[in-house]
Order: sequence, then structure tokens, then C-alpha cells
Amino acid sequence: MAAKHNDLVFSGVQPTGNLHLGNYLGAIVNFVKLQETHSCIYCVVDLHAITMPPSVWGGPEELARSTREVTAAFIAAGIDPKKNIIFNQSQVAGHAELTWVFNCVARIGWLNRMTQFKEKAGKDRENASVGLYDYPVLMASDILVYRATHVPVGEDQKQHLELTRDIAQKFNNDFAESIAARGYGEGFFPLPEPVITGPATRVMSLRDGTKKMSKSDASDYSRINLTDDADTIAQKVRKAKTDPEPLPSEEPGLAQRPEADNLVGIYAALAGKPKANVLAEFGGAQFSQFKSNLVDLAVTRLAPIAGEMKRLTQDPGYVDSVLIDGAARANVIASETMSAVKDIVGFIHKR
Ligand code: AQP
Repeated sequence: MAAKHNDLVFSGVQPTGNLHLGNYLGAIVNFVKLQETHSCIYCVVDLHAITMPPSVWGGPEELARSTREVTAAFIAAGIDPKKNIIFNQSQVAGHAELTWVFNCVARIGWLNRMTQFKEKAGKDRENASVGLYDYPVLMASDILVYRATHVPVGEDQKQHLELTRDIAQKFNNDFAESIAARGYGEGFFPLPEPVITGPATRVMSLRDGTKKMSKSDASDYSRINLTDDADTIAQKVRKAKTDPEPLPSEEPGLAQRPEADNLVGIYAALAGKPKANVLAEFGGAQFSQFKSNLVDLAVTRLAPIAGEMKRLTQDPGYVDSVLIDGAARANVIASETMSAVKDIVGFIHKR
């Protein structure tokens, strides 16, 4: 009989600077909603950040600053650090420890299919870090060391979630007898479900509606950062690429119009309504009018978050205390999983 796993939410964000509207609408907004119905663990994934060269994540001072900034964004967006667990990944050794076990479960052929590695490694694959290649296995460990059942992410992480399920399933199969003998039923690890919802699961660049909005885009005009002030938001939205046609009245009219589709999706997500309602309101309007409404909405929604982030980052002692307290609570759950994994695999350890 398959084991029953209690609902638990886990997700992470990399501390690599420039948290943007895609991170917010694709992931953080859902983190905030899920805390109403679930126990949630939200992690600043600093071990993931160092899979790229230090020139990308900025070196030790910048990594620490970014870690505090992402933590501040979580809290400023409305995640309650008392009700949920907020911590940085490197403080809980179970993530790295379980990764080794999963490295021996995952197959090279599975990792070779990961599109994010191909995109991030680019042409110079031989020179990419082993950590970048192993990134999806670490992500599987992040989720499964808590035996989490639900993972809110943007659409770009869907393939990694499928790999997580494959790793969980293979571990459960490879060690089936040992798992059953120790009373865990048929499935020690749950097969976690991705939670990819809302009208902005893939926010696109403001400069090119076919490219994902991304922290690493060279142009700051491609994204709205959570720390941007009202004037910067207004400038970026006004300069956003569009086409010459007015907005359509119905969703099929957005087909083949990636920039229009993106701006309508952003508006819908910020307003908390479906795209169809936005088009019912703005169908036939010129982009100049729509953009000016979008600026007002974006500033109204984002300015309080930016203000609170600024206040929190000026109090690093408080932010660090949230991370240390969260790590202690996360470690209790992770240690329990690791103790069971060691029993299941056959590693001698102190109980
Ligand atoms: N454009 C996006 N639209 C919707 N969701 C997005 N996410 C990222 N970009 C978009 C979601 O945000 C969460 C945290 O992402 P991350 O920090 O772990 O890393 P990432 O996906 O690598 O972010 P970037 O901006 O795309 O960084 P670079 O430029 O380094 O590649 C995840 O849930 C992600 O899906």
C-alpha cells in the first residue's frame, strides 16, 4: 500500500540579484496564497546560486546581500515567517547529503535532457561547472528532504519537477524491500505535484515577447525589478515593445502577438483577474492608454513591497534571525528524513 504523505509545500528562489516581476507573479504570489491552506517551507537557494561562476553571482558579499534581499522580498510580499519556514539552503546539510544519494539514483541520460542546463551552459558546455549539471538533482533533494507534496513554481521549472518525480519513484523502486521492511509502505518519497497557476506562469521580457523575463538578461529594460521605484517602472512599461494594433476584445486575438499577450497577462496577474476580463475592459484600446493603466496598477501593487524590502534590508540582524530560526526548524524535518534514508540504504549512523 502506498504511504499517505501529509500535504507540505516547498519552493525556492535563487539569491542571484534582480528579483523581478516574473519571480513575483510566477512563484512568490502563489507562495503567499498557499500559506493560507498549507504548511509551507520557502528557501533561499544559495547552493544553487554558486553553480554559475562567481562573476555571475557577484562574490561573497553580494551573495550574502542577495540572500537577505530575497528573504526580505518573501516577508514583504506577505509570507509570515512564524507560520511558515523561511531559511537559506546552505544552513541545512540534508540538502547536500541527500543529493549524493540521489546522484547515485538519477541517470546521466535523464540529466542530459534538461533544457535549462543546455541554455545556461551555452556553447561552452565543457567549461560549465559539475554543479550546474547536477542542479536538478539538488533541486529534487531540496523538495524531497522535506517529503514535500506541492511545489509552486513558474513554468520554466516544470521539467525539473518531472525529474524530481522520476528520482523519487526510482528511489522508492530501488529500495522497495528495505522501505517496506522498515514500515514505510510502498512509497517513502511522495511524487510531488508542481503548482503552476495564474495568468503569469511565464512572464516574458519587456523587450522581446518570445524570451523569458530573466535576472541574467543584459538589458535592465527587459524586466521590472521588485526594487524599482515608480518612475523606473513607468519608463520600462512605456518603452516595452508592442505591436501597432489596438488590444483585441477576446483571448484568441492575442495569438501571434507575444508582446500584447505578455502585457495583458501581467495586468491580469497584478489585478488578480483572468485575462478575458482584462480584454473585456480594454478591448479596442490603444497601447498608450493600456500602458498607462498598467503603470498605475504595477506601482500600486509593487511600491509597498519595494518599500518594505528596503526597510527590512536595513535591518540585517532581523533578517538573519528569521533565516537562523527557519533553518533550525527545517533541520528537524530534514534530519528525520536523512535518518530514515540512511536506514533504508544501509548506512550505519547515530540515531
Ligand atoms: N519569467 C518568469 N515567469 C514566471 N516565473 C518565473 N520564474 C523565474 N522567471 C520567471 C520563477 O521564479 C522562481 C524563482 O526562480 P529562480 O530564482 O530559482 O531562478 P530562475 O528561474 O533561474 O530565474 P531567472 O530570472 O530565469 O534567472 P536566470 O536569469 O539566472 O535564468 C521559480 O519558480 C521560477 O520558475
